[in-house]
Amino acid sequence: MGSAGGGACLALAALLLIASCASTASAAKYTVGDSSGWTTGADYTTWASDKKLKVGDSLVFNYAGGAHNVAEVSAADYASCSAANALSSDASGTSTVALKTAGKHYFICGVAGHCSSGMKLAVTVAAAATAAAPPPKASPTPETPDTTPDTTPTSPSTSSGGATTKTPATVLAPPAKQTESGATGLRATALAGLGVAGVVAAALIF
Ligand SMILES: [Cu+2]
Repeated sequence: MGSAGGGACLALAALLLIASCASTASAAKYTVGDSSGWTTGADYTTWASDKKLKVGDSLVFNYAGGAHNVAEVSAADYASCSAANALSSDASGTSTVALKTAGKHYFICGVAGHCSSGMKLAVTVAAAATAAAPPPKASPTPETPDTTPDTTPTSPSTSSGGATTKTPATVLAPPAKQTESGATGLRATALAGLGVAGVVAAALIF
C-alpha cells in the first residue's frame, strides 16, 4: 500500500523531469532583404552570404501584394529568370517559405523583368544541426556477393556542391521564454515530488 504510493510518485517525478528536459530546437525565421524586403534593386546575394540556414528555418518575403511574387524555381530557371515551371509560388505580400530540405534553394520574382533586376535569391540550406545523430555505419549489406546487385543503396542525399557545414552559430534564435519558465515550474514540481517520495521512502524505512 505505502510502497505502491511511493512508486507512483517516483514515476510521476521521473515523467516531470523528462518533460522539463525536452527542449525543441529553435527554428529561425529570416526576413529576406531585412528592412528592404523583397524588391527590385536589392542585392540578395550579399544578403544571403552570411546566413546560416538550416532545415526547419523559414524565409519571409515582404513586399506589396500584387506588385511582386515569390516563386521557388530550379537552378536552371533561376539562371534564366523563368518562373514558368515554378515549384511553388505565392503573391500574398508576405510569403513565408519553410526550408524543408537541405541543399540549394532558388527563388525569383515572376513579374516580368524583376528577376533580371535583382529579385533573385539563392540560398544553401544545411541539414538540421540538432537532428538525431546520423547512423554511424548502418550499411546493411548482408554479405551475399553472388546475387544480382539490386538497386545500389547509396546514401540518400549527399548534398551536392560545397555545402561546407560549418557550425551553425545560431544567429538569431531568441530562446522561447515561456518554455524556460515552464521548465522551471516543472522542475519545482518534480523536486516537490521527489521530496514527497523521500518522505514516503523514509516512512517505509522507519
Ligand atoms: Cu517583383
